[in-house]
Amino acid sequence: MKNSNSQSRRSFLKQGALAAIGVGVLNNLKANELYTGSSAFNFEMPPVDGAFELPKLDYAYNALEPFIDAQTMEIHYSKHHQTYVTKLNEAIEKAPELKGKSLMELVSNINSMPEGVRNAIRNHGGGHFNHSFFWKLMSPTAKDTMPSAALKTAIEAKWISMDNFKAEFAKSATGVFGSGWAWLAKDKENNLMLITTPNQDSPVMDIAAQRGKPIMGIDVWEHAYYLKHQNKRADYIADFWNVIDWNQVSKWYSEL
Ligand code: MN3
Repeated sequence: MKNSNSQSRRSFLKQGALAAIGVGVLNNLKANELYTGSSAFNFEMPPVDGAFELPKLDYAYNALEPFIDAQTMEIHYSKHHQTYVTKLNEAIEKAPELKGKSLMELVSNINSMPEGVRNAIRNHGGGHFNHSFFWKLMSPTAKDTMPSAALKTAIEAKWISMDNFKAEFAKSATGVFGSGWAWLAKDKENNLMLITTPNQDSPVMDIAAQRGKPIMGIDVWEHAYYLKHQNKRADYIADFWNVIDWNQVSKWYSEL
């Protein structure tokens, strides 16, 4: 991989040149390139040997107690996430032309994936992407963090107050039918939006009904909360506010 700065510069120049000459495909190009090749996330690149690996967890399984229990963390990370990684690698073994592509290149181009592995990349690549994001989003020192001034301003501009935003986000997450995710995402103009996705789909996917860069999100699959909260998803969402690392959310908001 070349360094991402030169990549973004090339991408910027390419888009700038196309805009300057008014090429009609620009909108398609922008949609396809949304966040691909940017340095939006620090977990999107494959390791050098081309096989994806379970990313290191930055805290102990019990570090998010009492809000997320240790047993849930251990099973969620070491079993569920590991399975997504294993099955993603199995899919890539079947389509060797995908070897060396970054996780972002795979999940943001589901429509271009070979048909035989498309669903596997969508489900397991999506699972790997979403969970890598989720572990980074949470922190045992979350209570010492708060949204940056810029992010707070953007949230209040859209939802009037932080409390109102939290209520709207919770409503969105509670309303996901079955398994899926609720996200706070932004577009390239830094407009914020609430997005929900089914299963392991992500707003970075080309197939998503609504696209954007996620900066915060919650896994509302029952495996994420059932051991502690049983059927009470709303209680899990209420506890979740205590483990969000707003420094990380603010960083993702401030970056392209
Ligand atoms: Mn999960």
